[in-house]
Amino acid sequence: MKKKIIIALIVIVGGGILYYLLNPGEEPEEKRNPAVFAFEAHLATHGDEVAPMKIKVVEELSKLELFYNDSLFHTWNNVKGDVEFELSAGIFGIGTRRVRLLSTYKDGKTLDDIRFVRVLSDITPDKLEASILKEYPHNPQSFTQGLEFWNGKLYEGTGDPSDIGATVVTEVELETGEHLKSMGLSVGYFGEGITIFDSTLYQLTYKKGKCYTYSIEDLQLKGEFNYQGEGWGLCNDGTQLIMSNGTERLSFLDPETFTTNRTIEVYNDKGPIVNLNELEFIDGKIYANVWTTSIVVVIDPMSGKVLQEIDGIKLIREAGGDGQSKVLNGIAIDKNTGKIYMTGKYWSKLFEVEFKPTGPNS
Ligand SMILES: [Ca+2]
Repeated sequence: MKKKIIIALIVIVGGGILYYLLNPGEEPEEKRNPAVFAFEAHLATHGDEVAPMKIKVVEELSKLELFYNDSLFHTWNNVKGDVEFELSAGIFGIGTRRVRLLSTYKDGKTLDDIRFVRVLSDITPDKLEASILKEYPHNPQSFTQGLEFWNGKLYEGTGDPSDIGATVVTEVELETGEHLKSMGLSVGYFGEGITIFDSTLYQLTYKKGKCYTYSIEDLQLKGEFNYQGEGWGLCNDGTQLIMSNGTERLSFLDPETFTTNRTIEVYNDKGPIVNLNELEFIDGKIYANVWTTSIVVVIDPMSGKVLQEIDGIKLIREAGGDGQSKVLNGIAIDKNTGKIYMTGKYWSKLFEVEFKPTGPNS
């Protein structure tokens, strides 16, 4: 890890010199600040490591305070020179964390320096692959956005990339792929993830900021919630809804009010996993397929750490899918049987799958 920090520091210092040479008339901004971190934004470290850090102090200060993730981490009084300290970066968990230096001059005036530390997971995910146990027909007109079982029945939500009113929630007969009953949204409402909680089916929309609810018995529209940002995937853990929005962030929501209780950032040991899409909650873990890839990540819901990475490339090949519109985007477990199913956008097949270890980390 020290090597990574040294490399990062070399890049930062080198960049600073280059900036000064290219802009000789401009004073680098940090010179005006009496105390600054000796690293730039997005210093990366792992959650299990202690990162040595340095603060450059160019003026005498009556007080210097360090905040990590908005909590006071350390205070130095009557500071006259550079300060070194060690940061146990993992104390606030993985993700992008804010570090702030607050300098207090002798006359009481203050100035701050804010940077970000990116704390990576200390777990190298096990590698697995999805293999096919059985295949079923799937409607190739369905732009799959969500897949979930409720009391042994399969439900699917679709999107509408051609803007023709193809957004539906539907009960699907597993054996035939037939749509038993459906409810659609108007043109312009692009359906996204679905989940079923307490006999209510929730359906996100991509950019409208609306989540629609339906009675599971007849799929009649019941109500709606509003939210900020994009809607991608949805699942639930039996008490809260879990929602993705195309970033590395997952939100845990109150099913009654759709308000956010907490969020996690999803990271492996290399960095954040963005484009988290369709979700499924299986045996206490969140499964999320990563848009534009064949990978499904298995996430610890408390920490956001990726525990396993499942490659679904065999399914994509078998489904005849290629290009972005044919990506894997449906994961569902039938809790009555423990069987797991996967499909994708415009796939003609839906697979019962199992996950087998591959690779050196298995
Ligand atoms: Ca699902």
